[in-house]
Formats: sequence, C-alpha cells, structure tokens
Amino acid sequence: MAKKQIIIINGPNLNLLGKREPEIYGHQTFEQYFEVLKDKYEASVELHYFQSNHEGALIDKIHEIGFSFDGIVLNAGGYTHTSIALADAISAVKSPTVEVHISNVHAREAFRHHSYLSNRCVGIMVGFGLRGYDFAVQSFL
Ligand code: CA2
Repeated sequence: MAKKQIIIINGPNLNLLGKREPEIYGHQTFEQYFEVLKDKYEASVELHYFQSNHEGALIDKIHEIGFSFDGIVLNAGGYTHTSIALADAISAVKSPTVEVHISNVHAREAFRHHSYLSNRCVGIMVGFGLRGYDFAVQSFL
C-alpha cells in the first residue's frame, strides 16, 4: 500500500524550540523530534517538515501540498491568534488539517485562547508537548 503523505508545518519562532524558554516548550529541538517521528512512522507515512517565520510562506506551502497530501499538522504559532489569511488557506485546500499547540494555550494569556484556525480544522491537539504532533499524525492513519 502507498505511504500516506503527511506534512508538519511549524510557524513563527518554533525554530527556537529546545533553545529558548525550555520551561514552556521543552528541551528538544524540533529537528531532533522530527527524526524520532519519521522513524516511528517509516512503514506507513512519508513525513515532511516545513517551518517558516513568514505568514505568506506558510500559506504558499499549504497551497503547494494541499491538493495532494493526506494530512497537514499545523502549529501556526502566534499566527493562530491573528491570521484570517491562514484560516482561509486551510479552508481553500482539500487536505485536512489538525491544529497543534505544544503548550496549553487555554492555561495561558487570554489572547491565546482564541484561534482563527480551529473551526477550519478536523481536530485540535493542545497542551501535550511535542507528543501532540505524534497524536496528530496518528489521527490521519
Ligand atoms: O504552544 C504552542 O505551540 C504555540 O503555538 C506556540 C507559539 C504561541 O504564540 C502560541 O500561542 C502557542 C509561540 C511559539 C514560540 O516558540 C518558541 C519556542 C522556543 C523559544 C521561544 C519561543
């Protein structure tokens, strides 16, 4: 059987994972964790990764893969709480999206409680640390 095509997309500042604020976001870099995930799902998933600090680049990537991939795992970082354009991109493509947040955004500042993306997504995974990405990948299998 063909492997599923799944992409993890990380938004702004998530390139700093494991390097800053470990009390909130942990000690592991995303690149390290991505290797673990790739190995774990090697038999059934072709797992891709994209990170950008730029809203337009995130939208371009969603357009690029959004008509052929089986799933998008998206942590849009701070754009979650601001970006109608990203929300529109999720709605515009065919591939289903799962929204992920490493921290429990609902236990943090009020401005993190609202997401423009959640109602465009098939599910959300919040507050489980990096394991949330794993759970999101599993949800597509
Ligand atoms: O909890 C999450 O995954 C967030 O999407 C992370 C965003 C934040 O704006 C959202 O409200 C919740 C921030 C990403 C910043 O990532 C950093 C990682 C390491 C050090 C500093 C920032």
